[in-house]
Amino acid sequence: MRHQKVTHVQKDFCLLVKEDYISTLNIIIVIDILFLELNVIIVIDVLLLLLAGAFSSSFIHTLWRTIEQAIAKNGDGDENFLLAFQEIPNLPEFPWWQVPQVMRDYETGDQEFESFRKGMLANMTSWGILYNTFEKLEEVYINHMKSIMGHDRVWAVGPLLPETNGPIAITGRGGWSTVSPDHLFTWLDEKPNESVVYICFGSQVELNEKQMSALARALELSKVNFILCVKGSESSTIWTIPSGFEDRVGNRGLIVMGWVPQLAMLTHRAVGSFVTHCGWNSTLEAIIGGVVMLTWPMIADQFANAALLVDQLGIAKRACDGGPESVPDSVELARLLDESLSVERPERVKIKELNQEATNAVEQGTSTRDLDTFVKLVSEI
Ligand SMILES: *[C@@H]1O[C@H](CO)[C@@H](O)[C@H](O)[C@H]1NC(C)=O
Ligand SMILES: *[C@@H]1O[C@H](CO)[C@@H](O)[C@H](O)[C@H]1NC(C)=O
Ligand SMILES: CC(=O)N[C@H]1CO[C@H](CO)[C@@H](O)[C@@H]1O
Repeated sequence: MRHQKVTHVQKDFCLLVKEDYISTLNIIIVIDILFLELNVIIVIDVLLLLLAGAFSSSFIHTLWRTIEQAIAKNGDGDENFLLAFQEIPNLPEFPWWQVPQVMRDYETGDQEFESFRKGMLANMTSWGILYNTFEKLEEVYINHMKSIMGHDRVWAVGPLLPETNGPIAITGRGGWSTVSPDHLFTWLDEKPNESVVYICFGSQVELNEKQMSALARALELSKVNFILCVKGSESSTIWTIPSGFEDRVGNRGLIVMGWVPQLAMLTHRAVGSFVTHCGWNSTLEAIIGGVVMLTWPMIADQFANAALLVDQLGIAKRACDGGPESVPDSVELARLLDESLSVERPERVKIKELNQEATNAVEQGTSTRDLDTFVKLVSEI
């Protein structure tokens, strides 16, 4: 067996995640590659590697289980109806509009819906689950998932991410971009420590024009250095940035359309905070970078992730939380941007601690232990 070196095994996981990622479900079925690497015969066919966190996973699972009751409770389909989750630790509450659309559209007896729901619930009868998270980040929810599953084969083996400074981080996941990585890093190298706000909404979401102009206004009002990453491709370059914005902010801001080496940027000493849509990858990358997060969730598990980061972990502040169309107040956002770089922020102190915990977890810590236990159990089957 070649699993003694955990870093090695984790790289294999990364490889696996890259190759078999099913984007719509955030679910991966672990197959041959990992087991061949480990020289173990595959005997488990339902093992899940979830790329979401354990908190959002608890939330989604409970929703699938109780969606009929939830709909009945919210008779009028009030968008602001607060859905309370009594069975989830810390009693989280979510307004109705944050419930994924597929569930809000549920109709009793609808065949398609029922079979999808059955499948999602059946996922929880799998032999085990590996979460891309770590114990210090989500311990109560990992334990909660164990109680849902009815056994202990729920492991937190993360953060599983590409190497920070290796070729994968810089170029491997690369794509079309208006600014080369070289230029990005030269620009960052000239900035003081933790003086730059990095703004990026992931690969799926795009700000509408109102949101972009509120954000641009906030950036102009603030004093921060910033890198603003905008979605785009060679074929579609719809420039939503207000005209004259680049000239007005001058060398204080860098605007990139297309792909950026996000993890390498978040771990750069000059980056101090991150305006994020709270996708789980971005969340983990922010923790690895030790940067304060300003949350701006839009869809799916992003609301649950934001709630975890702001309300429970205290490592983030809310930048905008009204949903996919909501527009932040520019003056308030400017204040948050300035404040997010202050060294005294309690969020900064806490994110630094959590950053250390993440490192500990994968360097002979809880994630190493969970991965070893998993490998041992698999090899005994
Ligand atoms: C999350 O990270 C994994 C591993 O690097 C990658 O394969 C996947 O595409 C990422 N997901 C998104 C939504 O970017
Ligand atoms: C900036 O950060 C780097 C890396 O963390 C550190 O070595 C250096 O001393 C810092 N510089 C200042 C002026 O604090
Ligand atoms: C491993 C497994 O059973 N995954 C299932 C989880 O739920 C979705 C939705 O029904 C299925 O498509 C997956 O196959």
